[in-house]
Amino acid sequence: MPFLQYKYHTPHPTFLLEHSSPLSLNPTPFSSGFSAHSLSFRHFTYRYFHILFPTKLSVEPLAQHLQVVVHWCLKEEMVESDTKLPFSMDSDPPFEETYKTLFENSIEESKINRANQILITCEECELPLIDIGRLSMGELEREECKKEIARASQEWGFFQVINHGVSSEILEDMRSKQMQVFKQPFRLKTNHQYLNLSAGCYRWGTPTATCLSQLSWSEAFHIPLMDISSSGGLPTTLSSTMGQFAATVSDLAQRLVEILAEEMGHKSTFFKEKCLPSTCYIRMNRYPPCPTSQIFGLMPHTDSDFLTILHQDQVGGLQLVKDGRWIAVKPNPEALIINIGDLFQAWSNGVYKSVQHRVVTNQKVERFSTAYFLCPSYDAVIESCVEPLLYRKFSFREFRQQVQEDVQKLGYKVGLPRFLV
Ligand SMILES: O=C(O)CCC(=O)C(=O)O
Repeated sequence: MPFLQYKYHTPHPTFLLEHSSPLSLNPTPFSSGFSAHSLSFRHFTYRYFHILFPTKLSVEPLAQHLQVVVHWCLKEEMVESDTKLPFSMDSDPPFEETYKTLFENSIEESKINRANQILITCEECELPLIDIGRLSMGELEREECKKEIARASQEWGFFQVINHGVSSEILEDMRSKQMQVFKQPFRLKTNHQYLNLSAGCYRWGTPTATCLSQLSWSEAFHIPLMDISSSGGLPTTLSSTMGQFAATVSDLAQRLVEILAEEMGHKSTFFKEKCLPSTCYIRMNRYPPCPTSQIFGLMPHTDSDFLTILHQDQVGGLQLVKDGRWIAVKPNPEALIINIGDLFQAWSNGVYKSVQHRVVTNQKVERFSTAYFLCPSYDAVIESCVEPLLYRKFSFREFRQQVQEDVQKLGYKVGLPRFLV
């Protein structure tokens, strides 16, 4: 019996007729004007559908009418789901082809993962929710609010803020532009002339991954604030929306770091002087649906900045470590998520916590998030005023170089422990 291979990642489907293979069959409903009702297929290699058909058919009508309700028939180690995939997926990065070897080795890995189930299962929680509208109220409310911000940064390293001053119009506009940007064909996104950004701004997957658990099933645009301005190359409407978003979240980030410094007894201009539009950036993230829960959307990591502001959609998937356990963050449509980065942990001598977080994938729906990273210039020296010092002083350049070296050599970031005195 011949079988047909549909390469669904190509914009124009190509079909290959081959001879029978020892695949098992699963009856599958086919939806549109196509007479071969007994078609069956199996999702076999990662990016191809192998479709077996018992009758003699010409390939042409198949090419025109084929619409498959995909039932993933994954190997027993993988998770089953009724995933409905659009047939034209050419906006998705080619994860399966590129990381084919990692998938082939994944059976062994999944056994290890099962042994570590405790890392994978986790409960959902509400992060501390802080109404920062109180910062513009009377002395009492203001002081109470500042204390809550400092406490959450010490105990959680993460919190949510409402009444943050970034309007829902800006957030919605930003999200809709972001979705349009990612909807474009993959090949276009990899061309840096697409948004007139510098090479390397579009990133996807994890080039250094040596096993599936090191692979991040996501794509992102890293956009330095400098490149957002109208004199940069971004299309005008995107530049205007991102410009508004960047301006309001930059203000918020500065207010928060100043409060956190003040709560430690420092009235500091350090952050204003060192964190400039040329050093801070925005990352637009997209997490495509992923056929298996074995893979992270974003690997566990801490952020290498002072502070991050995150706007996520309602899909969920962000998880963080609290008291040695992974917990899932319940999305709140009104809130922005704030987290402390490594540099602030070092600057505060470990008072404020930069905690591990990760994103888990969703098998059915894509997820979007936008992150703003408050970073200093490379020559900024990070040094705490609190004695005894936990970390030796280091420049941001040194920190970044060490992180990159570790990721190249080990496949993961070591981060602050490298700088302990
Ligand atoms: O998408 C998220 O929820 C988290 C994003 C994140 O951790 C990052 O961009 O570093």
